[in-house]
Amino acid sequence: PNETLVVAVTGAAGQISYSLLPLLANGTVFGPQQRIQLRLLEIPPALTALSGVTMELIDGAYPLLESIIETSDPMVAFRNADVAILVGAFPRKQGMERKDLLSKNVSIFKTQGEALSQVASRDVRVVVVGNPANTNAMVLSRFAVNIPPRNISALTRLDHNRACAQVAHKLGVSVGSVDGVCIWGNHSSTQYPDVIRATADGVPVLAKLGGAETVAEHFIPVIQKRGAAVIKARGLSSAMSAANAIADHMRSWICGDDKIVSMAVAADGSYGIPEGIYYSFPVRCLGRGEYEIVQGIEIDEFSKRYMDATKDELLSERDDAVSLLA
Ligand code: NAX
Repeated sequence: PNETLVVAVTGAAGQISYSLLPLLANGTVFGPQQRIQLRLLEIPPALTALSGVTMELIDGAYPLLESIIETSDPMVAFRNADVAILVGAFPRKQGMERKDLLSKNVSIFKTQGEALSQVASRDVRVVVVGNPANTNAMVLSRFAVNIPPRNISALTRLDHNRACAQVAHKLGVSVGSVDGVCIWGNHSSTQYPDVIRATADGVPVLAKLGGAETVAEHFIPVIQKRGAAVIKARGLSSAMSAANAIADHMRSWICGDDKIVSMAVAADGSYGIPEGIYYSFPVRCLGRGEYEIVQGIEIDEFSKRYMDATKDELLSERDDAVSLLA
């Protein structure tokens, strides 16, 4: 068996973590041989609730779970972390301005970036889930000076999974047969779920979905607004599917994946997206935490309009975040 993996999870008493922690503990994410230690971070008012989550993890009697630490100190939570899953963020409250929300989160991800940089494993892999996820990852990266930007990512796998599932549903095929779907840009309603090159059982799906115009009208908005639809129906935001997507993201990234998946990663100029923002691209996961942005995709006018809009949103979020840091 491999050495024990130290896995830090923030927002550990929240609803996503409640669905995520069992997947980490039971071997679904890192494999049935990989022992783990969990470091659970919460804010002080949630520590009592967290102690209940820990009791349940203990009662799960997971053979792979070696130990659990509960803390409200990022320096304790991130010590020697090999993997950090940053779910905790400041929630949007009614009547709150976007800028106030951003300001709260900028300060959380600045602190956590500094702490990760000081005490995490040099090779730590970080995924930011808490919203605004892409911009939080960007802020984190600025302050995590010892962590290569490419070891930090933000979650768009939930959007990716939603898009694959909708293609499968509309065509009446199994979701496993769908390939070539990707999410570009921000994890927000400007994201671009791209099905131009998607296939089901190797056959292109675009024509079967009714062509580009129909996709623009009836497919893309469904994916962009899926999170809001879940909130409307459930009264709570997506948690089970978010946890499942985090598990998929981490498994693909650490263990590799035959399929192309979507991850928000540090832009490097590919497809004209400038460095300094975290943008979702189609990526090939090579295993052991390595990935490459898929190159050479021909971008038509239809796609370019969407890709630019979501890029512009991320640049403006970056400018707002940077002005709050000044
Ligand atoms: P919850 O409010 O249930 O849980 C969040 C937890 O984070 C709370 O227990 C809170 O005490 C804790 N927390 C807050 N600030 C913290 C800090 N500084 N350090 C440690 N813990 C802290 O929210 P939940 O439904 O679990 O969602 C968590 C985040 O994921 C939200 O920001 C949400 O918007 C975001 N999402 C992102 C998704 C994505 O695809 N990127 C999809 C799902 C989800 O909406």
